[in-house]
Amino acid sequence: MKLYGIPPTRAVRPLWLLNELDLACEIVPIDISNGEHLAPPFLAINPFGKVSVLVDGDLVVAESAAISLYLAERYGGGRFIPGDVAERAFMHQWIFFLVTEIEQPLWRIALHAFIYPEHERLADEPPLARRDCRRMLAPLEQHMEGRAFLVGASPTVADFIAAFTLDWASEEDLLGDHPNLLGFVERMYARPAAPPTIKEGFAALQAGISADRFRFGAGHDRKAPQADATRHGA
Ligand SMILES: N[C@@H](CCC(=O)N[C@@H](CS)C(=O)NCC(=O)O)C(=O)O
Repeated sequence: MKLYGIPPTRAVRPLWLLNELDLACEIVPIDISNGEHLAPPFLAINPFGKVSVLVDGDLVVAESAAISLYLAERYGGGRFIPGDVAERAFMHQWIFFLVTEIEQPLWRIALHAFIYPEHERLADEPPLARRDCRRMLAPLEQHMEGRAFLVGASPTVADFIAAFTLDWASEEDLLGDHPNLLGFVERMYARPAAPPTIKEGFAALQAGISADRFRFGAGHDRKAPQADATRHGA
């Protein structure tokens, strides 16, 4: 298997599943800053021109949430996907909620704060997006009162997607008044197989840390990445 994309991109989501399930997979860096995602060799794999994308034999799956679900369904042996149909519906509810209602405003902030060329950025967009994101964080904060996981008593794919997405919200200083969500993110990233946080991913990128160092969990040496300063975002 090959996963194209590395932290701190949305590739963190499928990477988290690869680590939790201890799956063998080559992690292939794609240099977005140099437009590698829009060059013909990558477009031949993922015509969306986005990371991440997974190649598993003849199967090519894009979209980080879809890849995460695929990995759990194909290789999880019942882990991270509820057996009960109602619980599975709630898992999907939260995944769609996270990528459409929480991530989209975060993406709007990024686009209008630093991704679009300066002349295309709209000054009104980041404050509006922050407002929209806050509005959707409120019910999630309420939902997490007294809960360890989004659905049921053990983690599902929704929790890994939530942890990355909320870490992103935290990077935008949107979680300060959301103790349940902050606690959830902290607990999720304390898992032995947790991938780097966004801050750690940026630091690793700058330090030129190779992609295979992002593999934690059973069979992978978590101590190595921790031993260098990047584990704590220095
Ligand atoms: N909905 C997609 C979004 C993927 C996405 O936008 N990835 C970013 C990196 S985090 C990217 O490829 N950016 C390049 C671009 O938008 O041109 C997913 O979750 O996989």
